[in-house]
Amino acid sequence: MEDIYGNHHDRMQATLDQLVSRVKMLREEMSRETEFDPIEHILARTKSDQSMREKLRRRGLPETTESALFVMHDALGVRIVCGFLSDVYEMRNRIAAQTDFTVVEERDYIRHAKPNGYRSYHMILRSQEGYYVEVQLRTISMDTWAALEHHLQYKKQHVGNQRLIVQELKRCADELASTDVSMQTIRDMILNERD
Ligand code: 0O2
Repeated sequence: MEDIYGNHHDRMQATLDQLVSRVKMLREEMSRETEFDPIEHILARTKSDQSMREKLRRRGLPETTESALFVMHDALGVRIVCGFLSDVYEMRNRIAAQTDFTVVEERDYIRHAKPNGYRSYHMILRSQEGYYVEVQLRTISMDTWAALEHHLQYKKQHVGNQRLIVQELKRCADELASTDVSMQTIRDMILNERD
């Protein structure tokens, strides 16, 4: 079977590299201005052939390069993990203001968390060449929760206490969200002290 991305791999990788370089420039800019590095880490990935095919099948879409690249918008993904809530929103504003990529969609799962407690700020960007990139911006706490929740894979198993698991995971997500607000307050106190 031919790879779902056909001969687009090099151009897709170039798009990811271009966006990551842009984010690194914004990171340096913000670090210079505040003396705080806003980013904990950045991760860039191309969705694997197998998970893209699975997603297309789930959506009832044909398994073609066209669907994978231009109907789906998450073949390319960049995850930006920030220290503080304000860094997430400041980075969002700076990404939206640059001109290499256009914002085509945004979802604020921080202000409007998913029912299971998932939080992140999602942006879909389009490059000048027409490739889409899903950007996920989140704090370290949000990233920890998402990684552990994903790791548990409880959705695929049929465990008897599913309701309790979902409820407990939601409680953890809410506790972490409250810690994010407290950490932000502490940082603001430190910054105000300096001014
Ligand atoms: P991967 O391996 O990260 O690429 P859908 O993708 O069908 O669920 P949609 O509308 O395309 O829905 O996107 P949505 O729900 O806005 O966000 C998609 C991505 O956000 C997911 O990608 C995850 O990375 C992340 N995400 C969303 N909800 C959750 C959640 O409840 N838990 C965790 N851990 N991550 C979540 P993929 O394609 O699922 O996987």
